[in-house]
Amino acid sequence: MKKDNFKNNPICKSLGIKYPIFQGAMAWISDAELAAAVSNAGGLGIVAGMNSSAEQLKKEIEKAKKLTDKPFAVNIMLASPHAEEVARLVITEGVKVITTGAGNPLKYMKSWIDAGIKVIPLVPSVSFARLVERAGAHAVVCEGCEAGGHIGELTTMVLVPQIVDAVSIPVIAAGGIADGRGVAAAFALGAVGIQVGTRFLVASECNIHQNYKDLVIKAKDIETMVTGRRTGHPVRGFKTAFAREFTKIENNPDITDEEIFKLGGGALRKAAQEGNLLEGSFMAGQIAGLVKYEQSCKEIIEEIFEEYSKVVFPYQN
Ligand code: TUI
Repeated sequence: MKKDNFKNNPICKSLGIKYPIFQGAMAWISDAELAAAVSNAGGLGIVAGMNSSAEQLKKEIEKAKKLTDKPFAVNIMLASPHAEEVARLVITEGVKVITTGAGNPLKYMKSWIDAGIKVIPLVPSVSFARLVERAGAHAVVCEGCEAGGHIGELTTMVLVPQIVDAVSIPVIAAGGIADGRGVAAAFALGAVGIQVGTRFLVASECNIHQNYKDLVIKAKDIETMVTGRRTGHPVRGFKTAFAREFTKIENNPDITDEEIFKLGGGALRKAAQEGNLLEGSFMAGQIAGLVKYEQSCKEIIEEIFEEYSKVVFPYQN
């Protein structure tokens, strides 16, 4: 069968990876073990900085270095109270690639670039993509609101081609991609790579509670919803008891923003570690309905790119 070997793919070439796939940085989920498994399988594994302190993140980075000799990245969640200290840590730890999310990375970019780090911010709009390109970004991850977790306004379908036209750095598409058809669609829109979160939730190397994996495996097409619009941090996750309750509280004008934040606090950990279906926030993308079984990261990545080859070269034997 005819296959693309990605040897001339710009993001594979510049990062030294075999397949143009990033694993999404999911808080309480994307640990060293998951990131290393993705990197060992030829993708770009990403350790989630989430709300970790520099001390906690240092341990995770050191673990990832032990588990893989392939390139991996660290994601800096810019809304974290520890963003400043982890922004310094990635330099001293010699991290080679950084992705950012949930905010504006501009104030850190010069120090990262001066340290020789490749900086790949997540951008939810054209203007933001232009801004980070001017500041020296190596590439951008362009995430549509089909994605799980904290989302922007636009869908992947409309966001990717507009950003591709607006910048000259490589664009990685994210949001709503979990198989080879999604890769082909992303490439048709002008992206050179993809970022996948939801499908890696069910990877055998993903250390989340089995209840979380079961929600993904059993999900149908319309089982995610968006909460948190009122706080300015809309988040997509499964329609669980917690999500419905959150919506009720959000719609109540007598409840303050602080009380809403308190309710959200800790809910991600309760989902990922405890599988707590009543109090956990189980973030996932709309593509969950397509994810049907647990596989290793290697199987997931190889299956995605086998299928991609069949989609783009359909009449080969
Ligand atoms: O960041 C994510 N997904 C996340 S972060 C998260 S935990 C969290 N906790 C509290 C507040 C916010 C998040 C759960 N899921 N994805 C990447 C992403 N980045 N999505 C949207 C954005 C984004 C939004 C605004 C990136 C840049 C941006 O710029 C705003 C500005 O400063 O102009």
